[in-house]
Amino acid sequence: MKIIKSIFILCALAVAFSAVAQKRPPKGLNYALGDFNGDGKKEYVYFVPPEDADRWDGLDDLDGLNGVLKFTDASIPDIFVERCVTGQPRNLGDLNGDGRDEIGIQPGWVTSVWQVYRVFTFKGGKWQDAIPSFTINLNYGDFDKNPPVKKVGKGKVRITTFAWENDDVVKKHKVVRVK
Ligand SMILES: [Ca+2]
Ligand SMILES: [Ca+2]
Repeated sequence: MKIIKSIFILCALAVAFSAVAQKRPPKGLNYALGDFNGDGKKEYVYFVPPEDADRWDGLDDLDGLNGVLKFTDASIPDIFVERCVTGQPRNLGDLNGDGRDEIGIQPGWVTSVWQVYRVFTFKGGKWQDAIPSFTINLNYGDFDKNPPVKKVGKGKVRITTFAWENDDVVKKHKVVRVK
């Protein structure tokens, strides 16, 4: 009797677990967890690189090297990321206070240490840039690990950006409003 009771409890636990288990992103892809559409449920966002990502230096034309951010909640539309062979999506938290987490990504490109950083927000049923994209320089930090975007107040972020000035790379901080 005791064994039957144990089996019953185990089955009940298994059912309960499967009901709350998250759908996982495909193995080997970079991902982040968050509530990106604001429905109160967390989902994963994951980066799917272009097919030719590993053999880009043999290509005549790099225009086809675009990545896609997909979601484990299939009702959320993909984000097409232009000129991007690698990418680690980051949950930057809810930057504009609308109940949805924003996504940051540095679209890894192949030809320069100068790159852009982008922040996406889900608004009106579609993806938009939450702030204008800005330039970073990969010699000055690992921006996948430490996103150059920090929340500093309601609807405002401080970004770290880089530029050429007088033959030197200069680092600048700027406070910008989030859409
Ligand atoms: Ca959600
Ligand atoms: Ca938000």
